Amino acid sequence: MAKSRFEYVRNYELPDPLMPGTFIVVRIDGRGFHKFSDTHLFEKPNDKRALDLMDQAARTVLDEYKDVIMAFGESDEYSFLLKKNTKLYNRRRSKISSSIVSLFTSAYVFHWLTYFPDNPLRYPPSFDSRVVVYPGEKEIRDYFAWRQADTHINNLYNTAFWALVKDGQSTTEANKTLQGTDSKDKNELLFSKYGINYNNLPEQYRKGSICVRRPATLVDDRQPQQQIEESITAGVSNVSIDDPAVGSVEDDSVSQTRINGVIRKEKKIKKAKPYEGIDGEIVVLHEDIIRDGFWKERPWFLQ
Ligand code: DGT
Ligand code: MG
Ligand code: MG
Ligand code: MG
Ligand code: MG
Repeated sequence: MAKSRFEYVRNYELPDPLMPGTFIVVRIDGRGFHKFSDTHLFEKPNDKRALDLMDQAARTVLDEYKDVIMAFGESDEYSFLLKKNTKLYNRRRSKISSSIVSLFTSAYVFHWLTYFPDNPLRYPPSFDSRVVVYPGEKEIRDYFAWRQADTHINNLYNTAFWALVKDGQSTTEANKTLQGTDSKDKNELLFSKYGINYNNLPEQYRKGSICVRRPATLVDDRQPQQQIEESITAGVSNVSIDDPAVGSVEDDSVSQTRINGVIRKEKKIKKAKPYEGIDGEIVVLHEDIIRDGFWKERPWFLQ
């Protein structure tokens, strides 16, 4: 097909690939949510409805983009981790960034009334988005640790701040009261003055939200006979002749294989890794992401 004389403008579109073999993190953040949260009468310091809505929008992203392995959210922000070798949009930075923030935003608006039935949107919210690539596991773990530490620091401060304000201090006074205090001081203030045990506040507020897929596809719940039949169909693998499953089969195709002196069977059929499991239900956790355990339980995240 002949090209039009206008077509040369295409050459101004420059490629923006992200380095291969690196971890991609997309972080979105509500634009002007200081004002947005005031206008929409969010409860202070935490509005559970608002946080749940953020979690819902993040789930929508995980639902749609299977290469997003997990996400972490707090306040008006969410970070999405893509698997190391993702080929999503040929790793084009602006396509990845814009598609994720766009879906997140529309999901946020789409689900608004579910979470704020008595509080219609007064104007359209928007989110910004940035992409950062990280070279390895350490940086990824430190990235999420940084966000969760931020959640804790901000939440402790905001809890103390709003307790003082609700107690009659002006915002300026409350700021001043908290100046130079450390975590221990704030915990102490909350407990002695307001009877609040910080550690008993909801984990969602203190630790943020983690969206992950439940590794449903790791559970092989087929009947043994069915597994064996599928093994035979699947063909190749390395189950030994001593394998009790193999021994118990009374099937022509199996005996034939034996006579030929080659036992070839597929033991692990269709056992997708969890992040590949499209049926893996998405769950929202509020737990410690800084500790080793979180990552050790999910080694496939960092592979
Ligand atoms: P930006 O991101 O530079 O456009 O500006 P903001 O205003 O979005 O600032 P940011 O993202 O640093 O801080 C988030 C704001 O959102 C902060 O003012 C508090 C507000 N916010 C987030 N979650 C809640 C909530 O659950 N309750 C209330 N009352 N406010 C919240
Ligand atoms: Mg900001
Ligand atoms: Mg913001
Ligand atoms: Mg923010
Ligand atoms: Mg198009």
